[in-house]
Amino acid sequence: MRNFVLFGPPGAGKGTQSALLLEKYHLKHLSTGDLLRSEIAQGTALGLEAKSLMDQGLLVPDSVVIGMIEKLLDDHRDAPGFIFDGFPRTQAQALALDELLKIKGESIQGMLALQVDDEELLNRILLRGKESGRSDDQDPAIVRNRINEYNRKTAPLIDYYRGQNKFYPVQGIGSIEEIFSHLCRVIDSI
Ligand code: B4P
Repeated sequence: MRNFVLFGPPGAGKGTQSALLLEKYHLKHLSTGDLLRSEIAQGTALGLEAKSLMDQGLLVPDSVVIGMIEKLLDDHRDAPGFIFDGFPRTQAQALALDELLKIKGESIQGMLALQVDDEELLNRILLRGKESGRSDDQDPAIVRNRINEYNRKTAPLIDYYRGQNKFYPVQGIGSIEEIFSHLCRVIDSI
């Protein structure tokens, strides 16, 4: 099994690049952002709780997202590997993911970390907000909040994976095709 964490700040292109990677490497895509948006669209209790946090630019509680990933790993036992997109986002999530994979005799092979500066992130997200109407992409103050949440709670995971020799930084500015080919080069070298 090959398992990769696709990592980066909000708007770094994790969702965009995951779509290309899973087609090339035939891995299963697990995006906690997509899972939460699907709960919101279905109007579930979990979706309602998640929406109020996401609309403030805050992270959803660890227990909620860890539970979602646990269930999906169980549902897809035969997958040849996973691309984790937007997960883990906290130290507790990273520890839980390692534990869940260990039970299956598996591990993460690499954290592919897209590097994009804050100004570019803000522009991308606000543009997407205009085009898609996504409610957490509309207000610059809320987008900045998401970037702050990333810097406080998520960026420290770089040290977690670096400590395991699994940290691979990848330039996240440029055309989608250029970034995809950088990612493929890294994956093929691991
Ligand atoms: P996510 O759905 O993970 O979304 P994201 O971080 O905003 O975006 P991503 O990096 O995937 O960017 P994309 O490719 O779409 O999270 C949303 C929220 O859900 C979080 O704020 C949080 O509240 C909650 N959540 C999710 N997971 C959680 C977890 N594990 N724990 C707790 N809470 C969690 O790209 C963005 C835009 O840029 C797109 O419009 C795209 O077209 C454009 N773009 C992409 N590549 C480009 C390029 N190379 N050049 C120019 N534009 C580009």
